[in-house]
Amino acid sequence: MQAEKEDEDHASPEEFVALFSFTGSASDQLSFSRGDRLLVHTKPSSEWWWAELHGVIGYVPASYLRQHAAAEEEEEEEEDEEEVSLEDPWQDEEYFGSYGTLRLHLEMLSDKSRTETYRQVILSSSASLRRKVVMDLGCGTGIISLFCAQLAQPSVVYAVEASSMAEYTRQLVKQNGCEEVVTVLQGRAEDIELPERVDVLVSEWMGNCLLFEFMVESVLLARDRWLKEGGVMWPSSAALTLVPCQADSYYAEKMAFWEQPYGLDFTPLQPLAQQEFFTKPKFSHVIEPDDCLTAPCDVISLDMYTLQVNDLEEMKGQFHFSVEKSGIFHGFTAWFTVQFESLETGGATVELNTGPNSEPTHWKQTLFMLDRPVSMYAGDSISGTIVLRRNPTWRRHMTVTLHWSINSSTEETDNSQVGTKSFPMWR
Ligand code: 6LC
Repeated sequence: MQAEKEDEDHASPEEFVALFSFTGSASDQLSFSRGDRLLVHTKPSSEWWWAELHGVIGYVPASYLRQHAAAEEEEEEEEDEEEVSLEDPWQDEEYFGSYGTLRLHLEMLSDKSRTETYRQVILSSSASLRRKVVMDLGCGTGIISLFCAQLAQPSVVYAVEASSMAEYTRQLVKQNGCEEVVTVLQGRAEDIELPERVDVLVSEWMGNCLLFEFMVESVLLARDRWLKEGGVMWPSSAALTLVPCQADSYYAEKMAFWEQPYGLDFTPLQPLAQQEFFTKPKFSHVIEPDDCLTAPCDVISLDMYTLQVNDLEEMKGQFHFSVEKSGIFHGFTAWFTVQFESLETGGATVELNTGPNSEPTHWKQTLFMLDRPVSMYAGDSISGTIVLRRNPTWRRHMTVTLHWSINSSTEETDNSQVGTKSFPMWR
């Protein structure tokens, strides 16, 4: 049921057009179809707006809408650059700005598991890398390019970096005596020109929940433009993994807390707490193997040779989990793995696994909290789907939607139910 239209006059609602269809998952959310024109009355938060469609009013996800009047003006005023001050949907200034400082590079380089995996990949294919042409996309401080030059004998490594770090990377290459092999090119991979195609395209493009940041798009475009026929992609494949889990201490810290602080009942704040702490996923969550209620399941697999940029708009996966031991189902935890095929004939694949049973990485894991915990018992099962929907406006962001149904194994402990929840990351 949707909320009735309010009588009161609102100060000139703005007209928006739906870029995608949306099905409301709560009674106060509006459902709409792509192309629908909605009147936005108020914008209570950056994610959820209060809007009207066919006389019905409810919440709508802001990222699904595009301003109607603005869209027309934009076309009319194409010539008049001063009038059009649209924000960059890639937020490149902010994105590359952050990679121009050391903080993130220090975090990535300090991640031994990540960095050693790339070193291992190069080392185990070193003989075959001889006289090969390599592109290192988003080289940062140049660590992967330097490993290539140090551990193998490629004819050239094109180290491409868009941020201002590239100036330092050039110095590091020289300082380490690799300037004969490594050529640093400062610019976006989409814009740079190379004198030749490459045999190997290596990149460390993975973000939280694998796809966040969508740097993978740059890698796919570079593949289609610069990779030789039969060339190699590193990583060669990737997968997103999911598991239903307990998150006792996080739940206690953010939700159970309100039950009895200083002996008082603060539970009226719990709906607010849910909205504030459980609407978005928790990045950098660390899950203990013991908190997994079932064995994990790969829900999305990417083949880096055949994946297309368009496929990234909506990625769907399915899961079926069999509960092995009793516990509280607080949410789902996600992480990823990537695989690197060997260049050597018969060589073994190298894998980087960011899950709870492997060495910790700077990605940690991503936690999606349910609104209400559910008691689970051995023998129960959880099945459902996951959809990663790329934000139509903010191209580095996405929304993760989970649908699940719990099948109870016994009548005494019947916890059967279905649920659905969408998590914006971040917009
Ligand atoms: C690693 C990102 C690095 O790749 C960072 O230095 C960034 O400036 C660079 N980068 C990202 N996209 C491009 C592009 N299209 N062209 C050139 N350089 C790029 C991200 N790694 C993790 N999130 N782990």
